[in-house]
Amino acid sequence: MSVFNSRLKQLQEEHRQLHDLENQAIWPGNGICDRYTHPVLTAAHVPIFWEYDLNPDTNPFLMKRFEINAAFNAGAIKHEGKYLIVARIEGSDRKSFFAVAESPDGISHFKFWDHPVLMPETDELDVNVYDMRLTKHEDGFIYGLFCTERKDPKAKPGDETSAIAQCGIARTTDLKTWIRLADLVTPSRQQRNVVLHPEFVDGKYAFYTRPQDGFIEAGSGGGIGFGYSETIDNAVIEKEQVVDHKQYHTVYEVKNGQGPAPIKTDKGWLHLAHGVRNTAAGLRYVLYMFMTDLYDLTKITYKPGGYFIAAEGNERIGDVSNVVFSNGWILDDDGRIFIYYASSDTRLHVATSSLEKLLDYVTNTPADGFRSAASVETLITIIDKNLNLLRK
Ligand code: M1P
Repeated sequence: MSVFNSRLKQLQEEHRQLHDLENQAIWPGNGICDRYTHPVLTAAHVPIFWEYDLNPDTNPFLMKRFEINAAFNAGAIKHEGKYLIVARIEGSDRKSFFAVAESPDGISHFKFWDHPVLMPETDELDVNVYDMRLTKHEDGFIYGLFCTERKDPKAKPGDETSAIAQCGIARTTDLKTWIRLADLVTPSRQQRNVVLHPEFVDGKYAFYTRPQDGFIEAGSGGGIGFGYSETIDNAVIEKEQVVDHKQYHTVYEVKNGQGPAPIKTDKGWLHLAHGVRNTAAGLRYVLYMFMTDLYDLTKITYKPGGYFIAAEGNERIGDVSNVVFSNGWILDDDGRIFIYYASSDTRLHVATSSLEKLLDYVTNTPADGFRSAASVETLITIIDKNLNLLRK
């Protein structure tokens, strides 16, 4: 058998095995959400016909001609009965783009659609696009808001790293054909992690934003902001109000950002976000949750202390280690919640919970006391209640 044929046979077999893997919940977990034995997406999940030229005449050694480096940070939606994710795919050239993968149950067997998303552009071409948040808006469209990154036009000669991040907006009804709208305009020079709220608020489109001074550093800006635009076609937010501030010695000390669009519950809007702390080993990204008032979207009503999900085991290692990031979740008709989170900017996982459990978690987990002594007091309260119970 030729090199081409034997390599192809093995690659196809490995790809089939990967796709057939049945994901199992890891028990007993922490009672809040279940993590799973396997990532739902990795670079190895992309179709073989993306990376290889499959013609033995032009590629006799069956070399990769377009290498995919990572599949991570994914928007998510249940659409026409299918669990769909729009993942950030990064090539070996470090350019990211979007691709849709679907699964019959939201947990296993994710399969990419044949083609990645061909995202239309504005007059100001995108250099890199990533981290799409999907929102099914009450105006009838599905919106994808994402980061569009371009070189900073004010970068000094020789500076090839300064960039400007802004929010790109596209809409669709089927995740196949996308209409690109104008980029969001806000008072901030840099924006990342912008998310569209699913409902009109006083007849306006409402957005969660993340104003930042620099491309990486939130600087004097930062926090999860909130603002309104009269229109979505040429969306302009004139005033951003920071709803969830970064704060000293918390898991959101250096910066934070809204995850997916919040979920409406009868107790309030349930939010998933990421928070970042600096360490000697670099930035450490974790996920946390909070709830805002049903009618005053700028008022936080509950906020558990600490992280909801942090990288564990192999999740800690990857292209950008010790990072978990989420920009997609699905609330199913039966109340189950699928949380898609990526680890270390490399692969995508699912964690499952339910609305009932997450409401319990958000409303009953003690808030951060912001000092060690307050944490000890909280712990002693729990211990004493339990000891009283155990002594009965
Ligand atoms: O590398 C970690 C994350 O960094 C950025 O997020 P943020 O703007 O909050 O710092 C994004 O590039 C994100 O994609 C990435 O996962």
